[in-house]
Amino acid sequence: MKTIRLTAAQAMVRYLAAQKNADGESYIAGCWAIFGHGNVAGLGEALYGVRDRLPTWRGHNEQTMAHTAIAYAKQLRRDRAMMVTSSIGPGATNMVTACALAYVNRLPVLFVPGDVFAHRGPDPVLQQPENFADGTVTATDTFRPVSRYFDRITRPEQLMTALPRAMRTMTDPADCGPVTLAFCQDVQAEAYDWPEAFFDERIWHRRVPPPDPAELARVADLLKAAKNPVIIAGGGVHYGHATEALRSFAEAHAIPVVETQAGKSALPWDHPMNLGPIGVTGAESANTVCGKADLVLGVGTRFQDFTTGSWSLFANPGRKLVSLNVQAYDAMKHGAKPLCCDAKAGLEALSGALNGKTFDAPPASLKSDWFAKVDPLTDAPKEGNEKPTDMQVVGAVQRAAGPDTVVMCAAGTMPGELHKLWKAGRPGSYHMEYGFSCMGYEIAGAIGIKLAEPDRDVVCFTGDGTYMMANSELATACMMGIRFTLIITDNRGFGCINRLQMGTGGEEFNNLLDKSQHVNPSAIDFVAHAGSMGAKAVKAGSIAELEAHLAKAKDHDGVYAIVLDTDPYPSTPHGGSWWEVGVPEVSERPKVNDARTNYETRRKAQYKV
Ligand SMILES: Cc1ncc(C[n+]2csc(CCOP(=O)(O)OP(=O)(O)O)c2C)c(N)n1
Ligand SMILES: [Mg+2]
Repeated sequence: MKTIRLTAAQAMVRYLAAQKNADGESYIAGCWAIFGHGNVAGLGEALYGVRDRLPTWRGHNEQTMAHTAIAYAKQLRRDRAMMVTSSIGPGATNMVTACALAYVNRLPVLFVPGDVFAHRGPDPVLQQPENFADGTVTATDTFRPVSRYFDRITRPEQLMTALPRAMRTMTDPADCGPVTLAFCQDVQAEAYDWPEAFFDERIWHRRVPPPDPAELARVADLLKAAKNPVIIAGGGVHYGHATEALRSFAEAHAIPVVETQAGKSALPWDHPMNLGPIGVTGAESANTVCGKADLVLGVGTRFQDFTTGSWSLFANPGRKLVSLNVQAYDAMKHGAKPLCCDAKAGLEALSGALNGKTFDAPPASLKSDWFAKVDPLTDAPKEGNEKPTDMQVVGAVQRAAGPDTVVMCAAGTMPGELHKLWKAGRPGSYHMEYGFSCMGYEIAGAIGIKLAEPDRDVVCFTGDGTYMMANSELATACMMGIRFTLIITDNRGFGCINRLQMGTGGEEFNNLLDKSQHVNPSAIDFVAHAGSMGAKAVKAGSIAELEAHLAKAKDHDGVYAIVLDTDPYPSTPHGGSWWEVGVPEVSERPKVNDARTNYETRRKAQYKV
């Protein structure tokens, strides 16, 4: 057997550089790294050696650089991923939130935090949390509950099993999620004689599991017996490369489609079978259809509470639930009849089994009525209103965008407004991280999207709260020459949570800056801040000024940051559904008692399985 002598870190990166996707591209597109004592000497030296094949980029914060990696994988529908590495202590635990984000959203990332010395010589090494009762516990144990596959590399040759398992996990459509390979720092630097064959190029094909014939027959029978079914399109429609199959299926059988946050843009907004967004942030058109449906066919959805309105939607008595999902965990949720297979294969097979059956499509007026209500909210104000609403901001961006423009966001007011109001064009033109809804995904995520699809314009929406939580990758974007438009809506605080607080009977408290404990009123200069990191940063005093800047942003070679003061109180008053948030059972405040009474009534109407 021919062998080659390499350190474990050198072997890891050499192996990763040889892994390809079905299009012949490197599956691991590159590595985000912040070095410390736990990875600079071992992995750092190894990454330098492969920088022509597996580039390394430097982030400013471990969590957010991992967000970039996650957005990249999401935008490429999981066809490629990135590696992220940190040192052994705070750098590692900084990445745990991002790892959880990838875990919730079922997205592939390879986390390689450094770890303590396997030989324990210098114990306790700098940054080592010492567990008095368990010698095997280290900081990287915090990744275990949020990793789809976790391993700690304490001997070089373990990589020969760990790395293929890592690749298997990231490329498996059902199990897909983040992998953590905690890499002991002495082991990174240790040499081993590796079989050369370990580094042979390998192609990882996306598995396409077909439906089980009996399961298909059962679901087809249910669907044939239905009168007015509806399809919920989730993120799995994108990840399963099934947007075309969904369109054909919906057209062939005249079944309306509603879209989750992750599913949005599966069909263009103006497709006659696209009834719009579903759920808490949904359109009346979609939620009305769901309320009347006697069969709900979820395709690639996790049935998260924002989708189901905490199960207040789908209230039709006797309504059946079918879940077409590649992951059995999702296919069997909430009493659903499963069709556990690939989304595209499942839709095609189900279409065949339906044998040309068509249903009565809902009236077109449902959609036109919805747009008649909400379109005016997005129009520019007739005369310059001082503080625009978020709806007007969405409208201005929409008027400047093309069908290929990618709008992205994760937390705050905008995910709801965009889900309701944004008219998405081509698949992938709407990128919302709403599994974890993690403040601070936005700016870093925009970099990942742009790296994934350099030819598409990217508009990143961030509130002032999210911007303050994580903005430092803006400097990375500027340094790397990444182009996107950044809209910072400054409503002086956590506007959406303030509205939620009021909606649950609470007093405005600790959300808006002016309603929080302060001696000096907060006065953050977002233009100066973003400008200091290298962005072209401007203030738009009105929607008209925003439109003028959006036009200029198109020709700007870099990040164009537009700051607007917005009104924290209004949001789209139409559409939506109930969302369960625990309201106090006992309070001295009458408003809370009223909210509790309403809560209890809603809970009684909630569908429970
Ligand atoms: C990391 C993280 N912390 C807290 C939250 C809860 N949260 C959701 S939105 C939000 C406020 C967002 O404020 P901002 O970005 O200014 O948006 P706005 O609603 O004001 O438009 C908070 C605190 C979260 N989603 N993520
Ligand atoms: Mg805000």
